[in-house]
Amino acid sequence: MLSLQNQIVLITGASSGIGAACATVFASAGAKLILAARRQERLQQLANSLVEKYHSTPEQIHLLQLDVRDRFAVESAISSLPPAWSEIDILINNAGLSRGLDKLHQGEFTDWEEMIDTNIKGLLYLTRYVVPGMVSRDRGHVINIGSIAGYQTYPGGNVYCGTKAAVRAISEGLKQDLLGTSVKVSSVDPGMVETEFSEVRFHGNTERANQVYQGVTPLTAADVADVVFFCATRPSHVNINQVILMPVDQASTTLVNRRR
Ligand code: NDP
Ligand code: 8X3
Repeated sequence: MLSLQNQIVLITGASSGIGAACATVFASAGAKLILAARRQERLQQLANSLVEKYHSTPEQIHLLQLDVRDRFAVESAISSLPPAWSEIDILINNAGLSRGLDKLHQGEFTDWEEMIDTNIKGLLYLTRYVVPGMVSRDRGHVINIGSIAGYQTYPGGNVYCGTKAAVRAISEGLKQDLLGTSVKVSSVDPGMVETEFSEVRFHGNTERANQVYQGVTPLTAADVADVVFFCATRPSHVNINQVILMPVDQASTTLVNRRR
């Protein structure tokens, strides 16, 4: 198992859910963390809890208030990292969201744009600005958080599923383009995970969000972070290309076992 001690790990979307859980598991292994998201106060709370829990020091956590949709902000954030933080070992492209569950012909343009700009273009920007350094050092690992939605479309999922299918293709393409270097690429693709995801999808409608998980034992963010950690700690000659993980209660995007 590769040691993560003092490895520099950049996690996008670290203010909540899977990203925050990744921060926790990587902090517990002694990694240095760059935590990125728009909600700076949430990042600060997470950093405080990691300092308390794992005795991480301020030298081990660097916060980046960043909207991944803004290409120039991404470029500036990466190019102006202090020297001690600039050699990123692991990039976890996790920031993402769904908006709405409308039929395609009734969909909201702003929802589509937010999903495409975050899930596809944001992921591409981070990759474009971070991976050249990995290539020149001939070491590094990009871990993209895809989804079962990238393999199976469901009614109303149209554009969100399209963005995750794009993530799947981009991960495959990046792996091909990095052949001949030591840089690894993995895609971790979960089914239902209980996070703020559904609340964001339904624009803050908590009641509707709760219905998604009713009668089901979904994955937790920590379950997904475990798999990300597994991918990141394989021996240097091993690349985990794709992992699909689902709750026992879920067989496909639409086939879910709900207890009454
Ligand atoms: P959460 O809503 O809990 O977390 C999403 C994270 O993404 C937040 O930290 C949010 O931070 C960040 N984010 C959203 N937009 C931006 C942006 N423009 N710039 C920077 N950060 C942004 O959901 P999850 O943890 O569930 O989602 C994480 C990833 O997992 C997503 O890519 C999602 O598609 C994927 N996924 C989720 C599943 C689920 O069932 N929950 C299943 C399969 C995949 P902030 O708002 O502070 O910017
Ligand atoms: C999130 C899982 O099935 O809600 O990617 O799209 S799903």
